[in-house]
Amino acid sequence: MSSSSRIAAQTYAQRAAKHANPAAKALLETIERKQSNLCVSVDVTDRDEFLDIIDTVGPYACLIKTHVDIIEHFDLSLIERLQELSSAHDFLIFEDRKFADIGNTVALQYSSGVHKIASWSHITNAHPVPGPSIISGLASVGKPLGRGLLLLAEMSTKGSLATGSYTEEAVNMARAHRDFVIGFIAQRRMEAVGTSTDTNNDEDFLILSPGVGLDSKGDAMGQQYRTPKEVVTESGCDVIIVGRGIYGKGGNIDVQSVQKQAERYRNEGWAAYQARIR
Ligand code: S5P
Repeated sequence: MSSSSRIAAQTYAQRAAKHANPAAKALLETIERKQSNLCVSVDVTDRDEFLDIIDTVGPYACLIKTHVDIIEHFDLSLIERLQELSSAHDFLIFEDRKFADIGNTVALQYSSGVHKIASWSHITNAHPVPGPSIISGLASVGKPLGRGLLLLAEMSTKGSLATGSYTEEAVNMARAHRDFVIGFIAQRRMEAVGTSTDTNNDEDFLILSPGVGLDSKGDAMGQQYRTPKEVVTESGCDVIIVGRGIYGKGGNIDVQSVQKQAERYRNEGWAAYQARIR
């Protein structure tokens, strides 16, 4: 099983102490400090609901994942509020932008426009489909700010094309840019994938895994769910990404139930990690 890998056997604290990228280091430290490997994905369109959910789940999460382009009436005051919540509840921010264009274009999309993602999002992600130039484009903006990038090496959806040699090449691309690429959106550990260049035994990619649910196996649009135990203990992933499993359908959220679910996923994710390093 891949979770027997060198990295999967280490604690988050041990990995934080050695990680050179500031965003990865901060995430690992936050995970350890809060004893939470839970990233909550907040995919709602209403500003107030977005902030209410984050205020409720913030204490249980190491990371809040956003899709800011789905929020109605977006302006930068929303980001100011998000940053206040990030400080108050001690979590990092991950804008799930899934960049996928040429280097020059993604650099502009990352730095500019309505959202100015690089100015506030500690972590973002990109599809490896354009090749290594997408990493250099994003790094030209994000590296000076101490940001980190995740590559989508695999996806959680039925029929995903991100498999086999595509996944291998994604991992090889990341290996050539370890100062900025901090890991992968994937369903399992990636140490054994592609061509290893880890001559100093210091490669440490974070694996953030979406498609996590305790009460459902999927949705009607191709999403597939696994449990925290399958994701963290059995597949060796580092962070569980949970959205609707915590806040349901959205629209008039029940704060108590959202809080209860966030606590439940946090506990399950942490227990699954403890079982892995034992
Ligand atoms: O392969 C993927 C990659 C991502 S980033 N599958 C995913 O589901 N995601 C994202 O994770 C997706 O965009 C959504 O924001 C979240 C999963 O939400 P849930 O409500 O199904 O838990």
